[in-house]
Amino acid sequence: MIPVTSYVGIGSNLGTKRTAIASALSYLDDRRSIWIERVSSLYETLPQGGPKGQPLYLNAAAKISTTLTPFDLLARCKEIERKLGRRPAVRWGPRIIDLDILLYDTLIVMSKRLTIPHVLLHTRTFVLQPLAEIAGRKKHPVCAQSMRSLLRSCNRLQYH
Ligand code: A4P
Ligand code: MG
Repeated sequence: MIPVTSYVGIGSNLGTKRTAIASALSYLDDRRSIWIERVSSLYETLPQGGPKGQPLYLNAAAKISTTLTPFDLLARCKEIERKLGRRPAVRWGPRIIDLDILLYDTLIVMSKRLTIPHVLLHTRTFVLQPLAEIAGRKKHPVCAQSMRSLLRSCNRLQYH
């Protein structure tokens, strides 16, 4: 398969967050089926949703090339989360590492196990900020707005 470009969102709000993110990136970059092309800065963000009193998150986004199908990429992300010690817990609860497939080329996937683009991508500054840094002009395949423009809309909503 010819490699396609995909974007992965990364979040951590437990343990040594920076180290967990660095380890996740190095596991992803296996150079057989996934190549990391670019990584955003790390952003410290307030937890959105989930139980009250959670620690702050570190969030980032990575541009990858991959020969994996979307479902195989999801399986790889889940495997890496497990390797780094993530255990099943409450939805949106604190986590050592979270890997979300944000975009996979211009593909739209809507299934029980996988939604691409990530279902809340366009509403979350903690996702859009790192993504706009490395893919500002990239268009959302459903609403056709660029990541930069979605981030601006999100910021506007938060200030009103
Ligand atoms: N799934 C469906 N689509 C995808 C996709 N595109 N990428 C399914 C990855 N997974 C996808 O995810 C639950 C299930 O979603 C998976 O089994 C997969 O089949 P999970 O990672 O096990 O659980 P979760 O992360 O608690 O749920 P979810 O719905 O993925 O939550 P989010 O959207 O990841 O949000 N606040 C800040 N500041 N920063 C954060 O990073 N993250 C969350 C979690 C909440 N608040 C946050 C942050
Ligand atoms: Mg997730």
